[in-house]
Amino acid sequence: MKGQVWGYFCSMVLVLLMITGCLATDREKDSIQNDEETVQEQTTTDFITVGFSQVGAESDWRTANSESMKEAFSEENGYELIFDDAQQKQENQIRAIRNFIEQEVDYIVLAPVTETGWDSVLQEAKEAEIPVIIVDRMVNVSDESLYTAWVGSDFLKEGYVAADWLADYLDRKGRTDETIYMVTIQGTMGSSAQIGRTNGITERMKDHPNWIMMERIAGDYTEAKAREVMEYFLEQYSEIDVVICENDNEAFGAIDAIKAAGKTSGPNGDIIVISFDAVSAAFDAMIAGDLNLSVECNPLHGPRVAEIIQKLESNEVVEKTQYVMEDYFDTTMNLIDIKNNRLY
Ligand code: GYE
Repeated sequence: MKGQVWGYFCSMVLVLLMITGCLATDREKDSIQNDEETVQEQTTTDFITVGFSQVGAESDWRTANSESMKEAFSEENGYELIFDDAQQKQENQIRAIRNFIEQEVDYIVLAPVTETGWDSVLQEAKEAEIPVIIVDRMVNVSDESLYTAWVGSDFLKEGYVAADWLADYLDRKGRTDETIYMVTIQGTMGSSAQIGRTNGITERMKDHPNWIMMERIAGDYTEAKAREVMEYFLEQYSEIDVVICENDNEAFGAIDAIKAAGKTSGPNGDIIVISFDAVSAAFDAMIAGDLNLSVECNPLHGPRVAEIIQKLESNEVVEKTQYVMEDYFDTTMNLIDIKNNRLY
């Protein structure tokens, strides 16, 4: 009997010890968790949260642009970047913006795939009082107050530069009065870069009635699609003097198709190839003698957008529209030296 009582007593003590042990551990756990929460709260409140909806990864230009944004909006620089790749689809961009609003980010940065179709979602961002900065291509909205600022290139001017270069080049070759047969591989239809570049060239063509644009087809800014489009052009038209590619990657695809068809391009070739962006590989194509001209389009927008955000943080006024200064490069220049000094 005595032994039974003693055993009962011992197990009671054991149970009590276990309970207090558990309580202590739970309390400890709670306090660790609380500490973690405080640290997390402190760090997240210190960071500026930026939701960036990127078009996709269709070109070298886009890759350079994404890298520039990631570099500028790094944790070391005081940002928490939520990067969303929309794979060239507007519906994915709209979904991403709605997620950013739900996550209550401090700023939304949008590189819009096309110009139209943004009114409703930007209205939602405005109602949530989240400033929206547009980068690269533009948005076409009925109410300008739906975004705070835009930074990017003057795509219409890029079109003018390309056409003026061609006029000058043909002049130097003594071909000013010759009938010039042209085709265009366009970018993503409805994107500012496509609209501006196409319109710039179309406007300038009015001064050159002997330039015949036989056909324009979209290549979606990708090398693969452009190769297919160029193959079609080469089958369709026996005489092509100029192919305008609305970005460098399309030019790379077009050059491949020209070579596969047994023709040549570049300053000493059958077909003049003109493109836009001036990415590093375009310099290689010009140095190799395959590409004639690349009109510069600068993708390094990260620091520019960061500057806008820093100004907004300190309640400074920001310019609504900021164009980037740009140049052009052709095979008459010292391309190796120029290429070595470039960042993309
Ligand atoms: O030219 C092209 C990219 O919008 C300026 O998009 C940008 C264009 C650029 O895919 O390479």
